[in-house]
Amino acid sequence: MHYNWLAKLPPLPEDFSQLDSPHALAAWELSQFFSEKGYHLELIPEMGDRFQIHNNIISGGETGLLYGAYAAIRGLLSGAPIPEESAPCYSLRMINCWDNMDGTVERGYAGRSLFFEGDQFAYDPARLRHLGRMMASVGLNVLCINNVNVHEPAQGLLGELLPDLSALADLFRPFGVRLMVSVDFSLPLRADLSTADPLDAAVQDWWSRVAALVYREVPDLAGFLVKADSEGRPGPFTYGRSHAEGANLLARALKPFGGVLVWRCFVYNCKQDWRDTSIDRPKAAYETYQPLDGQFDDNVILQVKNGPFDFQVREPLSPLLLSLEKTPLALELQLAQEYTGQQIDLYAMAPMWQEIFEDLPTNRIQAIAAVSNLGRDENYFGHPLAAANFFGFGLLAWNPKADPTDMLSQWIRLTYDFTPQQAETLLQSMLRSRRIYERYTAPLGLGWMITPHSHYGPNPSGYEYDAWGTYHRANHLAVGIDRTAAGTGYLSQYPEALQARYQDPATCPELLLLFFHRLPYDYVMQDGRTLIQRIYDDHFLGAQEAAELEKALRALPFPEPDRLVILARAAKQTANAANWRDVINTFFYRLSGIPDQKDRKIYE
Ligand code: GCW
Repeated sequence: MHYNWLAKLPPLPEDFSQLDSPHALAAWELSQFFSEKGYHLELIPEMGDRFQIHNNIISGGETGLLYGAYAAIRGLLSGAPIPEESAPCYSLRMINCWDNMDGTVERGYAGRSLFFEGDQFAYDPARLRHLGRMMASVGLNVLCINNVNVHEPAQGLLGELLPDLSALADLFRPFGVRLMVSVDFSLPLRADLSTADPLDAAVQDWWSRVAALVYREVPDLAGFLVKADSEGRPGPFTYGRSHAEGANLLARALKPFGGVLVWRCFVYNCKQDWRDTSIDRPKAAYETYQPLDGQFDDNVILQVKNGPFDFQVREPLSPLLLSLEKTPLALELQLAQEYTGQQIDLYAMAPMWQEIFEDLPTNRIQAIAAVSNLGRDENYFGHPLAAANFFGFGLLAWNPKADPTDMLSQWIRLTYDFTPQQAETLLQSMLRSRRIYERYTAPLGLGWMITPHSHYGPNPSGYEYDAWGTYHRANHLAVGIDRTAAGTGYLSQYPEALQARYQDPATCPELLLLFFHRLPYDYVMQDGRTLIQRIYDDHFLGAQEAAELEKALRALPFPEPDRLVILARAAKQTANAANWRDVINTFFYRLSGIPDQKDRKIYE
């Protein structure tokens, strides 16, 4: 038994032959709950994902009926209001799995792949149906099953593995979930073409033929996802072509079948010389893609990570998301807690998403994606409470203005039978968790003081003399990078209002201070503390709060097996936080020579 927000629903039937459409599934789900005073379903195909609920009639498109059914059930079980009508903000609400066919998951913290093992498809259909149900219950509708770093034999997904892909698509179809695959830009070379040049006629023809084959097997494939010219992946730069030329090549092959081409914008120089201060990694995506605005075909979607670096605890919004006018955009979030505690440390993401959408008008993007935090662990998420991030992401993708408190309390009520007071304790713990993690890790927007490669635990200079463009440049006097016009000029990529907000250290939000500015340790913060004192204080406080969090979790009556897992992870988090505190404080004390005003223990 594993608890998540579907814990109070009856198990899905083993024989799924009757539940062959979202409409049929919606009827079955409702019949489990509302046998007496049932809902009637009224299929109105053109309503698509939308639904209305009036006088016990749910009307909607094929998938709208399913979303309406789950909204009614969630309302019944959690007390959340059941909407009279509802439509998703984005039509593509995607989960991107970074699963490899050998069974490993890149940046996966919940066990091995749910889809693959031993270089083949290998899955438990019941487990995947439960995944489909989890997705549908919160309105998610696209699942990209393989890593954007495409490793053999995943290249075969568009070839010899198509029958397996087709079987998997069949499995997810009743849940309204369409598959997507990550594709290697150099795939034509594998088929013995001499080039993958996007302007080469033979290459274009080859991709068109491949798309036709793929769509014959999986007619509703959502499309392809591509990581190109990024961290060693092949791409159009090899042929001196732009990313518009590269993306359009694939988009044109997909076009006749209604597929979209999702092209990631995670492009930067990962072979930088740390001595070279003329390059500033956060500038890279904007510099690559902004000049191409208007050159992409209409079924290309550019997928942009929320921040200009890479899913750090705190980053400003990527300026690329605010600057493209003519190109559809997808926001990419990361549910996998790569830099944020690896599903050991508690880290509820909803408050962070709320901040993102404070700066990002919802209509600037056309789609939303999140890197999966799923795996083969019994509870799918490693940490039972990490399920709330997957659940919340679905609600966010449906309505980016969804309130973090509402999302999390709905999740808690669906998952555990707690008293209102216990539920409140858990809610507050979750709501605080991100700021707590932020306090004990790299200070004030700096990021990257994490152990290289594994990305868990502190190592303040682990990425400092490396090639990844991730520098804090701390010395005995100052820390941070000046990204204003006087420095790297990154700030000029923003609209004026944001430039004004970040420009001056005196008014820049303090949690981003060292992202935008280089400041001396005796710089005086808004509340009168010095920068160095603020760093010490945050780290002492963060570690103390992590210990308090553990205490609060210990007092809650989580059912087994959740309790065991949650408490074991909370203990690890407390130790991790203490380690971060000591390493970061010692690092800055040794550099600055400035003692803690409160005379707490900092190591020499
Ligand atoms: O942060 C980096 C991760 C890589 C990942 C990459 C990306 C899939 O460390 O593991 O590769 O981001 O987003 O492409």
